[in-house]
Amino acid sequence: MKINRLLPILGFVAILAACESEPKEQKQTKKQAAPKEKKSIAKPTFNADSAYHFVEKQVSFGPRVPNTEAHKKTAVYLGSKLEDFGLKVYRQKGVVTAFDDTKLNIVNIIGEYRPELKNRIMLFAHWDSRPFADNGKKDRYKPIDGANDGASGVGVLLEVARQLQAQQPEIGVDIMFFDAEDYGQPSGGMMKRKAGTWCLGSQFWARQTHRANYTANFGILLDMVGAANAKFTKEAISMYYAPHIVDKVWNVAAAIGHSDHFVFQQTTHVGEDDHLYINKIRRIPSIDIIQYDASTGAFAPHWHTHDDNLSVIDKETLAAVGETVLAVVLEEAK
Ligand code: AHN
Ligand code: ZN
Repeated sequence: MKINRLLPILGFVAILAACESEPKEQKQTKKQAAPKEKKSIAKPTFNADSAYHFVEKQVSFGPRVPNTEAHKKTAVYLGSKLEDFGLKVYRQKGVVTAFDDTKLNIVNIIGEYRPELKNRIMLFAHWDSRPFADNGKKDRYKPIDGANDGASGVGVLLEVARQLQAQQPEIGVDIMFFDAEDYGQPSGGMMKRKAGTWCLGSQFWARQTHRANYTANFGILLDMVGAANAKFTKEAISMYYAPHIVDKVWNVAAAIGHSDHFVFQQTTHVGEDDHLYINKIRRIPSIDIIQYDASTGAFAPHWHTHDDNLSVIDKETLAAVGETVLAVVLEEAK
C-alpha cells in the first residue's frame, strides 16, 4: 500500500488511540487523587479489656434465657451499667409467644445518649442466649453460654456507652439490647416451620417503640462479634436494605486498619436477624455486623453449641469492632 493511502488510516488509528488513552489517563489521575481526598480517620480510644470484662460478667450469670433467674439478674446488671454511663434508660417489658407457645417475659433495655438531639444513630445487639444447643452433638436441650452469640455484641456496646460518656461526641446515640432474639424454632424435626420465630424482642420494639415517634438516621446491629480472627462480610439483608450504611461502616473499618476483619465480600448467610425487623417495620436503614465462617459457609462451628463459651472470645476482635463502630459515631458527629 502506498503511503498516501495509508496516511488517512494511520490518522484514524491515531485518533482512536487518543480517544482511548485520554479517559485512561483521567482514570489514573482520579485513582491517584482518591487517597488524598479521603479524610483520614483517627482510631478512637476503645478499651478491649473493658469490653471483655462486660462479656465475662454476662456469662457469669449463667445462660440468659427468658423466664429464668439468670435472665432477671442480667437485666438488672445491664440497665444499671447503662445508667452508670450516664444514659437515660428505658426498660420495655412485654410478653411474647415462642414457636412452642411458651409465653416469654421479655425486657428490651435501651440507653439514650444525648436524648435531646434529633440527629441519632441506633446501635443494637441481642442480650438473651439460646435455650438449646441444637447445632451441637451433646446436651442439645441445655441452654448455652452464648459468649459470642449474645454477650459479645452487648459487651462491645457497653464499652461504646462508656466511651461516649468519656468522649462526649455531639450526636444522639441509642444503645439497644433486644431480648428473645435466639428463641427461634430449631431447624429440622417434624414440626411445621413457623415464620418469624426469631427476633421476638426486636419485633416487639419495632411494632411499638419505647417512646413515641422514635426514629434514627440509621442502625448498626452487632451479632457474634467476639471470636478470634472473625471475618465480617457484607451480609445480604444489610446490602438489600442499607448498602450505603454497609459501605460507610466498611470504609471506616478500612481507614482505621481493620480490613482483616471487615472484608469486602458479600455473603448470604443470615436467615433473619434483628436488623430485618428494624428495616421492615420501622424503616430505619440498618445493617448487621455478623461473623461469616468460610469453613461452614455460614456461622462459626461453635454456633448454637456449648463451645460458644468464654474461650472463643478474643480481645483483638472486640477491639476491631468497637473501634469501627465508635469511629462511625464520631465521624457522624463532625
Ligand atoms: C439464622 O440465620 C437462622 N439466625 C441468625 C440469627 C441469629 C441467631 N443470630 C444469632 N443467633
Ligand atoms: Zn443464636
